[in-house]
Amino acid sequence: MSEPGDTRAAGDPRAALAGHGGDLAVAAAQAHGVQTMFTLAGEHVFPLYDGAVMADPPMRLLDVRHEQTAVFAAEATGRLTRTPGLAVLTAGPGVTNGVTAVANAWFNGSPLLVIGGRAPTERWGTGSRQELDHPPLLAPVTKLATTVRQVSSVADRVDEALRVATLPHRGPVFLDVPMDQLFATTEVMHPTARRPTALLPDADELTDIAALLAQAHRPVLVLGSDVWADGAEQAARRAAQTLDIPVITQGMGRGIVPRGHPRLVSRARRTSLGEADLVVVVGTALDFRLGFGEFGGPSNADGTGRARAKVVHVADSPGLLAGHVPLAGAAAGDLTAALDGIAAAWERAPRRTDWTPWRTRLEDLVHDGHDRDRAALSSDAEPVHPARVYGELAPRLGEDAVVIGDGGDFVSFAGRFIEPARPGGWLDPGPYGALGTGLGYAIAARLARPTAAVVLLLGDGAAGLSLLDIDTLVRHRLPVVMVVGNNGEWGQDRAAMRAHYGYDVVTRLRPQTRYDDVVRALGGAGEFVTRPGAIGAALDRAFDAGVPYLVNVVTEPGAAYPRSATENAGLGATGGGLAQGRPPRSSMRWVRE
Ligand SMILES: Cc1ncc(C[n+]2csc(CCOP(=O)(O)OP(=O)(O)O)c2C)c(N)n1
Ligand SMILES: [Mg+2]
Repeated sequence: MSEPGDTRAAGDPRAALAGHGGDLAVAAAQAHGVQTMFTLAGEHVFPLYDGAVMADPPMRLLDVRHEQTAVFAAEATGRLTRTPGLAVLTAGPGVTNGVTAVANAWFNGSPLLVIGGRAPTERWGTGSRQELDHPPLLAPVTKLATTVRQVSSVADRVDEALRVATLPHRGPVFLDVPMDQLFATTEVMHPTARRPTALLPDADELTDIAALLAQAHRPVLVLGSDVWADGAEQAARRAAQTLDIPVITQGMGRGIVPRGHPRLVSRARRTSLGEADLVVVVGTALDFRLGFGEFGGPSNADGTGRARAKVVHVADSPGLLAGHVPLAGAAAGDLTAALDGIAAAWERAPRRTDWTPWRTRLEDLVHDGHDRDRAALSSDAEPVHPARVYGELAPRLGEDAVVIGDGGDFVSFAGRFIEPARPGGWLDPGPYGALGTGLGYAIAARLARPTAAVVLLLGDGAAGLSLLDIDTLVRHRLPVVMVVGNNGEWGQDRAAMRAHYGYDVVTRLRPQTRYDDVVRALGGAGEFVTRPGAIGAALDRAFDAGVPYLVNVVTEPGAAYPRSATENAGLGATGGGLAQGRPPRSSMRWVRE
């Protein structure tokens, strides 16, 4: 353990740090602002627990029921607090159970440190329990994956790993420490915990982007998760306001332009992106969520249709700039500097096109969309249409609410009907699309936003991947409101499979399963709702309960979220060459329905 008078938590580079590997790792992590260690017990990593308990102040230990939940919780901590999350996993199966969540963090650019236990070096290769060389497994989905060979380098490696994790473009890092080294003691100097310095975008490139904007007739600004991750949400709001430009928000960028704002055109997304002549995408990849960066008219425009929109990509680091579409403009670096720079250059532009007709058109479309939504949101259909759940939920959400989605169509409907009031309050799995984030994300949100309402939306299928971690919510007294859209099916996949083949297999679940009883059995509470008129009061009881509470709403099977058959797999408009539906064959008698 550390000596009296040790100032290790302060990050003083001259202070001495003494202790075992766990003490050193915890001290280095605390210097980066890490407050919680998410974990599931394992002897290989005991010193990390001892380091957390004995630290001053202690590091909170949050023990879960599946390592995947630990890593999802650490990932969500990084996303919500913009301070890296920490998960500690025991050697072998502990680490491999966490791999999906690390991959999810990789796709999201989430600052995350995973420390794995590792079989002892002194017996390596002789058949120790849980002996596996982890870094090669983690390397493809991390910015850094390595083994710390000596206890004397634990603090420096943890410090370095956390710096790498928080350097744009952010992402997960992995260290494992052989058991003999982690239990060994040493004395080292405290690492410096230097913050990475921001890369500034090129001023000329920002001026060029502003010139493209000044000439555009139908521009759209897309704000993605990295705007939030990079702390640029205020600059983004300023830029949107200065330019008075139609905005679509995505992921954790949702809420930067708040619900009800006339420039928020997410509800008229198809027209906005389909008819734009310039799309400026800031802080997110030009991936399947944005039609791979192909906006405006058709790609094979033969002069009869609209031309392709010009595309500008602004990213937090050069490696993130899209290489698969021609870019009319691009800039990389600190997103606050980029957005402020574009707005300033635009104000200086000598002539600017009048966007009023475009703005008005999109605003009208948004209004029409809201009018159409109203009927769905108040639908009296029985079984309940998923939209009705959100008709009841939306007015009950405070400005600071955190809404988490883990599921298929049930969550897609939420994306349409639940519009956050602030950025950083919407958590979906992101482009990796892992089901099972739910309980881990909810645990993290409850800790990160202690006074806010935390609502976890679960498809009944997705629920099965993490439901037992309600036990963790109960043990750690973390009240979360959970709402299950119980349609008795893997609905999104059922609809997609029917579109491909005209039939579906492996997409049915048991109807009306009492997931609320599962919560009761684990020490929480909940109720079963079958009528639309009963949802509101059930939600009120859930918000007032003060314990983990699950509202299990029986929803209409087959009420699929409207999307193209290829959208699920991100195959693009052409279907990626896959057959679109199978020709009927008389021999296929086993086909159901
Ligand atoms: C780990 C993982 N497994 C499988 C999938 C494929 N998948 C995407 S959506 C979905 C259906 C989800 O069903 P449910 O949670 O019940 O929501 P619903 O669509 O029925 O509303 C599946 C299986 C995935 N994205 N992630
Ligand atoms: Mg379902």
